[in-house]
Amino acid sequence: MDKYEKLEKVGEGTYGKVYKAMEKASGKLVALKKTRLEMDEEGIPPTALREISLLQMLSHSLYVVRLLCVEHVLQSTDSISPSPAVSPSPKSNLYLVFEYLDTDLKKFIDSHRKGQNPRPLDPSLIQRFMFQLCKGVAHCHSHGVLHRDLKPQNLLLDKDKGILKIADLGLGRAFTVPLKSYTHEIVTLWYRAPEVLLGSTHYSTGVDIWSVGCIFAEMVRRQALFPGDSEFQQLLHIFRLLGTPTEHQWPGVTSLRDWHVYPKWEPQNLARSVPSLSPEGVDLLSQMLKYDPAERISAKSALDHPYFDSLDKSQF
Ligand code: PVB
Repeated sequence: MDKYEKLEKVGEGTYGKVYKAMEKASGKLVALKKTRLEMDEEGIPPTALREISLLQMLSHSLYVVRLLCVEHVLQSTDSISPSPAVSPSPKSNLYLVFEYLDTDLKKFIDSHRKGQNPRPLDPSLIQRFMFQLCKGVAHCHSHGVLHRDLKPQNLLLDKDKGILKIADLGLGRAFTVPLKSYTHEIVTLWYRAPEVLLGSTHYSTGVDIWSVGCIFAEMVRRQALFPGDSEFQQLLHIFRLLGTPTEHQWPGVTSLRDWHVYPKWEPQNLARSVPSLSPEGVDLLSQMLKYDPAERISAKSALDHPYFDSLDKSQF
């Protein structure tokens, strides 16, 4: 790790601490993601190996954060004395070296909501970000990878260039999303698709599209669309706006593992939740927030939606 000069800590992600650093040879900024490996005789855990190989595969897209290199650091045991009868497993850290981006979408939205200069996000910037987000998600899906935890904090921005990139692909294929992160930080449910909340285990690309829809609405509103604080409250938020789902709208919904009897709400007009969004934008949003995952628009088709007609796509 001598190649890098650690600067400040950026924060704690779901999987580990992130530091801003400089690569000494080039003077370039990088982000170091430090993951403590619980190593027994098994070596590097499969979850870590999975994240690395997925990232290496996917980070060729402009819209996925680029993994530059991986360093496995075993702490020296020289200073341990007296020698124990059984040698302890040495501390093992994995450093993932990424390109550095200067903020995330959560901070960016916050900065437009509060402070001395609250103002809406520029509609053309929302359109740019949405196009790049759909491109990045389409890229992941075309490689058979689900993100499963898309949220504003996982979307990194180059503010000056107006570039958005997807980060934190670590969950890609792990079995369950933890309720608490490794630091016991509460995991947000706001972007979670209803089929996941209802206990479906055979979910697909639609879970990411749902999250993209929630993020789209949040950029427009500068406020989360469905800010639930428990899985149950999360479902009620969704049902109150989109109506309680029926077997007619969503075949099979009442057979999902965690389905219960809920109050029967009528669907509200989605446009009223995103008052400043154009009719084309509302149409795209409504296609992302369909109850039946099979009816949700794909990331690839979203790129051809009329909402993007006014965007100069040649620059992407
Ligand atoms: N933040 C890879 N990576 C990054 N991961 C996070 C990054 C970053 N760049 C590459 N950049 C920043 C830089 C400054 C700020 C923020 Cl929020 C993000 C700021 O303070 O405005 N991860 C962070 C978490 C650690 C909070 C955002 O998800 C390692 C992917």
